[in-house]
Amino acid sequence: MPELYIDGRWTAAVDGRTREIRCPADGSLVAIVDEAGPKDAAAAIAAARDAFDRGPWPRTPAAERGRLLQRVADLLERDKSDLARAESLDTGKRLVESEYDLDDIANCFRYFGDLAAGSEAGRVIETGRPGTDSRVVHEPVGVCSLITPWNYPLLQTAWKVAPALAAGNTFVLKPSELTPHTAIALMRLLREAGLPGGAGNLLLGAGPAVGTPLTGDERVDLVSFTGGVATGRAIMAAAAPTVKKIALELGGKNPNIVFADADFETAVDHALMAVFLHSGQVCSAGARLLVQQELHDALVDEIVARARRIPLGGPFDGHARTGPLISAAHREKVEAYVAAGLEEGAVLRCGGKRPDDPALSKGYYYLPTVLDDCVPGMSVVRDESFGPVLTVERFRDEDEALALANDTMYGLAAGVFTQDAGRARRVASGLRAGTVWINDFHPYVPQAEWGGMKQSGIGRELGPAGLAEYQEAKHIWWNTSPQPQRWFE
Ligand code: TXE
Repeated sequence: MPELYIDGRWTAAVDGRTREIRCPADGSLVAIVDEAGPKDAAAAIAAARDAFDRGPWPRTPAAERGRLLQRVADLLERDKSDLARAESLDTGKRLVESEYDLDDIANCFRYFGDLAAGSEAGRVIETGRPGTDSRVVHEPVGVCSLITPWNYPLLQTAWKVAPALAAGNTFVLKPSELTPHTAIALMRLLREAGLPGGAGNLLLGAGPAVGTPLTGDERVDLVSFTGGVATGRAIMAAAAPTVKKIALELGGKNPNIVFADADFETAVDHALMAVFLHSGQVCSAGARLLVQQELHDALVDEIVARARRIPLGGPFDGHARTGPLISAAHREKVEAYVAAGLEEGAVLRCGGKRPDDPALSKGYYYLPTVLDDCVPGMSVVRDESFGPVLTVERFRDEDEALALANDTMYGLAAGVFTQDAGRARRVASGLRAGTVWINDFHPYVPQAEWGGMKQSGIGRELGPAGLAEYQEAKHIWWNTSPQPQRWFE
């Protein structure tokens, strides 16, 4: 069955092109899928435009839209094990992590389903003038291009598709060319749940060929993108001539600050989880450990000892705790960052190479790596390596910790470990990041906004603001006792 979904029909690419999808854990062929080009993109945009301008979805009552999203959540739960397996084959991620993601994905659809159901009334304004009826209502923005990356493919898709549909928009989705399968499955579920043809469209393919029309075409009203900062900048530029609404989540270089008074076991455990989860391919990874100098030796020795013991393996290896990187090219990029760090004076405490285990030789594995004695300005400290690489910097006091933490162009997330409640509050308020964790790292809930300050992005996903991204506010003023004003008499 062909895999592009345009105007309610499954279709192959116009020019017949396909792409091989390979599992990063061992390079095995997962499937060959259709690869869209500009002509397919034009057809998908036209379908979404027509569905918005004339189709039923934007005119469907909000409560009914909410019910459809709840049905999608039910279907995601029904198909959880198949979807988790597909996600793991595309990404190389451990099956158990894909299963956690699936729970979060269903919750995201439920959250926006509830929010949609309660969002129709609008706001009545007390104008202070008799004989007027003034209301602010929220309407969908229009046609949305939703462009997603490969690290949490279906999760990041859900964060966009669920609020876009809740608000009554139509969309064209383009998942990463590396990880298309759960997006294909989601389109099947949307169709099964009753989404009208044309309201949701799917293109598979490479960024420049398919992503470019999605970000420049004048029939598109909004672009929501999650990915790298360089692509984010290109998308802003492409969207500028037609002044599209844009929402960008562009990753981070997130500090994890550990004060000497932190609970030691908790700090060690979370520092490992912060950076090595999914081999560091997490936009909120705590890749920069900032440790108070008196705790440095004990903390780093323990982190290194435990990092050396982390078992690597493929998605279905029950013993593994983390998996491969997404591609050979991505692993080379991570290796280049580590090499540059060592050249610039960082000290290698563990990892820094591919594993020797021959059983892992076909996958894109890289050992959990700790680089000590790092300083600001090193490229491995400054840039998002997006791999299992922890850099360690020391600080003397709270002021220095905050200065180091904020010395970055990013501002997505940050963590602070301390048992001093006053310090926890002060540091949380001084950090320039969209999410701050105190004595924890990584948790999120769909009710709370997610997004970045500075060059980590524009706008927020999740929470009420995550729905508002996909809505236009409209003020309707009604003069209920019209009289001539005689201004020009
Ligand atoms: O991302 P791209 P890449 C970071 C991470 C990583 C780096 C590069 O540091 O090493 O980005 O990864 C589509 N117009 N993050 O190259 O290119 C592309 O097809 C429109 C952080 O994989 O940003 C895919 O669907 N779309 C991050 C999506 O953009 C274009 C998650 C993301 O790919 C396009 C992933 C174009 N011109 C990587 N070019 C996070 N924020 O979580 C590419 N795309």
